[in-house]
Amino acid sequence: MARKTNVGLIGAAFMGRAHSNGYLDVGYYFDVPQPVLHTVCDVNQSAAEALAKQYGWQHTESSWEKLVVRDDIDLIDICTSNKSHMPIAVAAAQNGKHIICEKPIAMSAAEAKTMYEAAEEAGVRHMTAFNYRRVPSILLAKKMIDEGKIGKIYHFNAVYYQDWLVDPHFPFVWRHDVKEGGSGAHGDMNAHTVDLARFLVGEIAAVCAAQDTFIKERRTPDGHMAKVTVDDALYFMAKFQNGALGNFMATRFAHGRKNFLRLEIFGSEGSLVFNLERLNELDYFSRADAPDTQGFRNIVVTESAHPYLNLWWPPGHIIGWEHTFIHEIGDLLRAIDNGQGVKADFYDGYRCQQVLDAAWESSLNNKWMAIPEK
Ligand code: SOE
Repeated sequence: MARKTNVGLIGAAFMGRAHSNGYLDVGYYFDVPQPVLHTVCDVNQSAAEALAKQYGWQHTESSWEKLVVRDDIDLIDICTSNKSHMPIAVAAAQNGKHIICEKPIAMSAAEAKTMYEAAEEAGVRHMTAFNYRRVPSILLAKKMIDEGKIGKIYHFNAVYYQDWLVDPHFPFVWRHDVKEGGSGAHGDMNAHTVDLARFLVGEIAAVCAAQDTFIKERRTPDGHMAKVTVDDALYFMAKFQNGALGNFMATRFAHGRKNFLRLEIFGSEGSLVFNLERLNELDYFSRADAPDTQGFRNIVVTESAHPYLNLWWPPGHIIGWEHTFIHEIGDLLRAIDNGQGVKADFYDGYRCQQVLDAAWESSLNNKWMAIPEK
């Protein structure tokens, strides 16, 4: 086995914590060398120090430019605001580092393509952190779709609801600034559902969208009012290359919905329903069942035969949101160790970004937008 992977994590906020927990736990469950939590970097040095203290990072740094050139770092983990993803990833690739980058991968498809090409040229492993691909019940859904259990897919309906912005007093943060984030609920939440759509159903051919910003100004932590320049909600219709029709809704104005990502997939032979807030379950309806006992069956996805679950607990002993990061990091470390590619990679980040860009443009211009075929 190769030497242990020395990790340099950039961005010490929420995602930085989720990834730190992944690095700490992964070696206990995956057959990969335990990674070294080498350096955590944040422009806010005290945030880096706090994360280092909490999770045991060995060193702190406040300049990503200094971190990406260090010889003792093998993997760069990008958990910063979206604006800095591209420059960090390109510099990391040019310095021969493996890279994992949070979603949305970039501010635009052009940036995402630059990242993909830089990583490919450098021959490093690259991953876009679409952690919901690593929920066991999503992988079971994928297997069932691939086996033809629900037949030809007619509809892919995805809603992603949160409610943390419905409070008009919630302060202005980087996520409200189009220059930092590229978009609001759209890039943050539709990035996940677009990736799941590509993963489960196939490529999207065209989209037609609408967006709104319900609260136009918010107070900054230093007390002045700032204009919100991103969407609070963005909805779109989609046509898939294989003929399926799609619906995507992302909003942070859904009272009572905290992190509610629901997929409903309807095919010629049956249906599948998934809800992230009950991520250990998958609902399945089969047309082949006898009419008098037909109905949705609820599959508790905790058997050791289910994806990843041989790594965890006996049947019925459920896993949670943080496990998806452990799965993601485990698969990435294995790929680094054996020199093979790992999905979702920067190509997937790029293809997802093409759909996000097209939906954004459609919402501004009120017209259907085609997605490039490749
Ligand atoms: C905030 O909307 C957020 O943390 C996203 O950025 C994550 O990707 C999602 O998993 C949960 O919600």
